[in-house]
Amino acid sequence: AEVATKKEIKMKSYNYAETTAQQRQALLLRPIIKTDEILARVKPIVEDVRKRGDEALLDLTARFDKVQLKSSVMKAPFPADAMQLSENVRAAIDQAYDNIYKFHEAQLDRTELRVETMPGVVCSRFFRAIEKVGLYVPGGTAVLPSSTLMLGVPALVAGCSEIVIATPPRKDGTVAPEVVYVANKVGATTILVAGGAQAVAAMAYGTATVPKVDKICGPGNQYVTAAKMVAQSDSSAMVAIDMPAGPSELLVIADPTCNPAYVASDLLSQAEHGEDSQVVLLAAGLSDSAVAAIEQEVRTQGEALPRADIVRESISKSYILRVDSVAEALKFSNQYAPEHLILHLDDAEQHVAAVQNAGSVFVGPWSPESCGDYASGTNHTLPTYGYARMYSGVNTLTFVKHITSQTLTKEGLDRLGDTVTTLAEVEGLEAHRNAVAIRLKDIRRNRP
Ligand code: HSO
Ligand code: ZN
Repeated sequence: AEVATKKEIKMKSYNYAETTAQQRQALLLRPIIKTDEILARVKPIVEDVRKRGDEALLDLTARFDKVQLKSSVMKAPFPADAMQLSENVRAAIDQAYDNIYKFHEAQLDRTELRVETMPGVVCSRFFRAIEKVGLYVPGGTAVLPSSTLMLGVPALVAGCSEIVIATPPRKDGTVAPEVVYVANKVGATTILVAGGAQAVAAMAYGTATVPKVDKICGPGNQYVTAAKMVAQSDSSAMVAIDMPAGPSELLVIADPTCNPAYVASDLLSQAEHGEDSQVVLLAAGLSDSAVAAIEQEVRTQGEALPRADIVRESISKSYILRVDSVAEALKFSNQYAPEHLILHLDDAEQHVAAVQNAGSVFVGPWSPESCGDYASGTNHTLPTYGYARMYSGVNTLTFVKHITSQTLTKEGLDRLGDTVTTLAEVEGLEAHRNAVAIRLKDIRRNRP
């Protein structure tokens, strides 16, 4: 009887040509996040940690995670028995680490930028690591050693001197050995065994045992995101965050050359993250039978999943949109700005040039999102909610800042000086003008 009441794993379906302007607009939207309500709940938690530090952390962990810890931190060197792994899991993490390291190492251009804008006027730019960073690794329904890699490796490559990894405790109060193993590999100094807004607050303000960090990165639920926003807007915390985050999403563009089983498997891989995950399929010139084949695959593969109940919810909120051409699909996708974009297209590579807004692109039938989620080398901490329009995903530059510098010679100042004094005069800033004029006088003193 129970089976009969379960709803079908089925996406909504639209034909773009038949939609109204209003519907088209609605298809681009994500579910509304009730920020005010969440903020009201998060603020007292942040405040409590700011005031009572470690004690508040322990209380809040007891309340929300139902574990009474003796201490909320593990300090490096982490005990070997806290990172015991089976041989094949260790090898898999090591392989993923190597690929992620290689790709993120290549993102750091170590050469200093030096430009002589005029003879004798040299401007340069160099980078320095952000010294102390806090990396939030969600707990919840899945253990996420992959998120630890995606945040920890770029921080290590950038050269951050203090890496704090926050993650909620498991039911028995411990941290998953996979997470500890990665924390050790990336040289983390502290594991903060706490989650939610309380973990973010501890890293933003510091406590007796948790170092105060300069930047907090990483995905998390709505409470974590809200706490990051609260901390960022409090000037007394003096902390930066990576980007706003919402539920995970995937948009697939498929043409008639696609393999329906592969397309369905990709949609489901993202749909299993949570009931609020968003997946979209743009069917570009697909026949009715091709669309039906994908729907059938979504149903049968979906029913067979251990997380079928999550998928039932997320898939029912997701949709298939039939469009006439790949060009039309790409236009829609650019408006939607998906976190992940998979191109199940003939000669998929040729279409990448038309991608304007997306967090990360997976090109062709042999590039499932799962590879980017775990091990190919790209980062999986990506902008959601349409923020791919203006944000990049986490990358090595997330953990550095650039400093500029300049050196002028006497001749250089002689050449540039009058431009500066003129502009200072326009702004009515006499001291600025004088700082140049006083030198120009000396330089030009004995000149005819
Ligand atoms: N797709 C997720 C990342 C992830 N997948 C972690 C598996 N583990 C958000 O981009
Ligand atoms: Zn994933």
